[in-house]
Amino acid sequence: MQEKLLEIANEAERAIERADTVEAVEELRIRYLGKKGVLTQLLRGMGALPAAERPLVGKLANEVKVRLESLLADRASTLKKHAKARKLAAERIDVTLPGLRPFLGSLHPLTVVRTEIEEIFLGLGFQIVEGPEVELDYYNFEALNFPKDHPARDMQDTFFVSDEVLLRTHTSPVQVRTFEKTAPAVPVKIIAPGKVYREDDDATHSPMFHQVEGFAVDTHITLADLKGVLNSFVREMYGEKTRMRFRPSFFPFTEPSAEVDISCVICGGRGCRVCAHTGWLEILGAGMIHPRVLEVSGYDSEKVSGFAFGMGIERIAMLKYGVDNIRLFFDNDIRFLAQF
Ligand code: 2U9
Repeated sequence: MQEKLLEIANEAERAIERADTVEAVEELRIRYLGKKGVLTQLLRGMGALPAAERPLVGKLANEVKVRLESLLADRASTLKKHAKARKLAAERIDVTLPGLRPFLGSLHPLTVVRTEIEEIFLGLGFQIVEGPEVELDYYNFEALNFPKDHPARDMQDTFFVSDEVLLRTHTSPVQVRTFEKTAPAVPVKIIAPGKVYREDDDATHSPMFHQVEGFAVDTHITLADLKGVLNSFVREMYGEKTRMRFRPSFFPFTEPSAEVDISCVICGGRGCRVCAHTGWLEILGAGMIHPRVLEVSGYDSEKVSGFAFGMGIERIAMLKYGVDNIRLFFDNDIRFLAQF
């Protein structure tokens, strides 16, 4: 029996050494030490031994059992270590590899253009003022010399909330509110950027769009000041070579009024598809503030005068970037927005 025990022990030891997975080690444990295992079966036969031999065999059997348990545990632990090392080697992080570039957002093109416009006018000494998008008829029309039922109101199809409340059709109400606060003090030079609303919807018009309007009121303000300011703006925005021209127009709040064109940013004035072969692009409207508008808000039009201008940010951005449909600004298609 002792020989048999030693034979089993030898065989088991060699098998344990050869086992190359944790699962194989577990199988060997079951095979030798399990309830129906080889060693267990052998020990069951101990009863048949002479009583004198039993303690010695029992002791040896126990030693074999302890040794096998220890060998199994060592082998399993070694294999686990190897497996872990292999896994780590396979997954090793190369810290010298360039990192994954995170997706960086960018400013919306209208924000880019608005900021650029704001910076130009800040540089010319204007201040930025904002105001409500839901306005009173008084600030949007009445104070700007649009009497009720005047046909000039039809130029701006308006979203009314009630008889006296509406979505502003331009940012001019901000200027009227500024007049009310500052008049009769001068000088005052502000720009009013923001959202405006008109019932209009095609490739170049959106029911919500953005404007920047501005004005300067002081003693001795003339049309020459308006031309000087707009010329500086146009050159900074579109380049030193850009030319500018005024065409007579009409707005109820300015007199005289003008549409302002610049030489075509695409063809430089020679004529192309973008400028409809005229060489010119209309980019803003302007004029000298109507004396009645100054008076209504508390200025003495005999003592002070002012100029005002207004532009659509979308139009400026469309010309700057060559965008042919205004909806692209509002569709939120990342393929479009990522280009700015
Ligand atoms: C006050 C007095 C005068 C603002 C002005 C324009 C001319 C103008 C248009 C340009 C394109 C609107 O977005 S657009 O359709 N604007 O042509 N706006 S003068 O004049 C004012 C404003 C406020 C108190």
